[in-house]
Order: sequence, then C-alpha cells, then structure tokens
Amino acid sequence: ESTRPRVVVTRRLPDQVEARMTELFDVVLRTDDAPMSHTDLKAAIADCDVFVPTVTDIIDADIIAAAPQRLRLIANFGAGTDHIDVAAAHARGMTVTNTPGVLTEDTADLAMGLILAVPRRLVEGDRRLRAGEFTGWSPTHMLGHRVRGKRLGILGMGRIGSAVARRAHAFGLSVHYHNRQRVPDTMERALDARWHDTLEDMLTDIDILSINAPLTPSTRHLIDGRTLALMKPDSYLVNTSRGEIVDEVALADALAHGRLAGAGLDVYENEPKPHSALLGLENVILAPHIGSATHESRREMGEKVLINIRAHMDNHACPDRVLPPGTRLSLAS
Ligand code: 8YV
Repeated sequence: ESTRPRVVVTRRLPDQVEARMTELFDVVLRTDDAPMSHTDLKAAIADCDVFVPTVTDIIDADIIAAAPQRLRLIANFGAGTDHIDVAAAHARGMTVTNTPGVLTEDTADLAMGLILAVPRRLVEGDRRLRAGEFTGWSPTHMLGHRVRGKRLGILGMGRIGSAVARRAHAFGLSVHYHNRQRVPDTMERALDARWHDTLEDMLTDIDILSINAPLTPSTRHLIDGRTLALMKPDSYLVNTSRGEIVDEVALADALAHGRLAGAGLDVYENEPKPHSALLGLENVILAPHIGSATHESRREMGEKVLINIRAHMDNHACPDRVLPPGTRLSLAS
C-alpha cells in the first residue's frame, strides 16, 4: 500500500478513469467539480508524488514552489500546457506530461463543424426558428455562403491542424498554412497544403482562418486589430485552440462593423466568459470549450495520464513529456 504513489487530481474525471486510478494509486479525487482556487491548488500540491491538473488550474511558479521534493511528475489532463509554468517545473527537476494525439480527431471535427456551420448560419437559424421567425421557406431566406471552392488558412500545422486539413479537402476547400516552421515536404504534399512564410501573407489570401496553434508568448494576440485588418471583409475565423491567441475585443469590433463576416469560437481569452461584445452578435457561434469533449476522447486522455504516471513510477521515460520552452517539436512524428 505505502509504495503506491500519492496522486492528487484537481477536477472530477470520467468515472472509468477515476476507478482505474483508485485501483493503481493512492489517489485523492475531487468530490465536487468546481475549479480549485490558487490557495486550494497550493494546499493540494503540497502532499503528493504526482499532480494531475487540467486547463482550469493555473500552475504558476508560486504553486510549483509549494510542491514537496518528492513530487517529480505533473501529468496534465489535456494537450495544451500553457497554464503550467513548465520552465519552473523543470527547474525543480519535475517532468511535465500532457495528452496529445487522442483528442486530435475530435477537436478537428469541431473545427470543421464550425467551418461549415458559421458560413451557413446554422446556429443563427436554429435560434431564429425557436424564436418563431421561421414563417416559411423562401428563395432568399437565410442565405449564407458556399464553403466549397474557398481557401482555408490553417494557423499551426501540428496534429490538429493536419487533421483539419484532411477534412477540408473533402469539402472542396483549398488548404493554406502558416506555421513557425515549414512542415516536411512529404507531409506538405500529403496534406496538399500551401505554405505561407508569413501570417500576414496568408491572411490576405484566404476566406476562412482556422487557428490550431498552441498558446505561447509568440502566439499570444497574434490575431489582433492589425492582423484582422488584413483579412477580407467577407472572410471567417474559427478558433478551437486557445482564446488568448486572438484579441477578443478587436475580433468583436471587426465582426460588429462588417470587417469580418463571422466567427466560430470554442475558446476565450477569459474563460468561462466570452467578451460581452460577442454575445450580441448573430454572426458568431460560441461553443463552451468542447473540442475534446467526447466520452471517447476524455476516457483516452485519462488513459494517457495513467500511462505517463506508470512509466514514471517504473523509472521509464514518460511517452508524452512536454519539452522545455523553445524546443522545436518534430512535426512528422
Ligand atoms: C481540454 C484542451 O478540455 O487538451 C486541451 O488542451 O483544451 C481540452 O482538450 C482541457 O485541456 C482539459 O484539461
């Protein structure tokens, strides 16, 4: 019993994942599902060997400093780790892991769903019908814009961006991308994607922007008033990555004043609250951060957390180590 690692989890996880953790570890699970405060997180991290946070937990240097020496692994439930001060964790000799891969297809499905639903005004139509405004078909009722034949620009051609590209071809979109580094030739050919060496160059050229990049100091507010102004007034923006990549005030302003035709958002700068200016706009779909919210993805994310913890306990390299900031991941892997 006493050799079982003490694992502290910050949020309720799917039942099967919690059950498996209870079998394997001396696990401290949550009983309610409210996000922990900074003070609660500090207290929670102080007594464990492995810490399992989620996207709602800001694990800053102050919280990492409150961890005991025996805590050597932060196993994040989620792919993005921008909420964790990974450099501070590494400085304390900790390993940080995440759950990439298993949520790729579901997140790409949501992005593709928004790419189709925003130009076709699907959610607006649902809203209008429920409000009693569908009084009969007419040749000019609820016209949107055709998706087929348009140009999709993908910002961030990693796993999720590539999965969006593959879907996009089936809907007749041509695929453009911008990424901090050009992807290998074979991958570029397989994805039939045209590289733009600058974001600015891509933005002037596309009809729909899909944001699939991680949040880093260099992607924060990459889409702001200046870069939005480069987009065509009849173009669309879809964001399923991190809200902070977009200056939400500038986005709301562009949408409200016809400088952008519409947007589909799953993530926000200050979750769980979208900027109030977005709430009144008809040409925006606002999803509640559900990119990976399927029973299947969440279960598999839990399994990934377990695999990383077990590798760590067995003194093996964890399969999903988050590399120090600035390290360039190979996109081909
Ligand atoms: C999760 C996500 O909802 O993986 C991510 O980065 O944003 C989503 O899959 C969240 O991170 C769970 O912690």
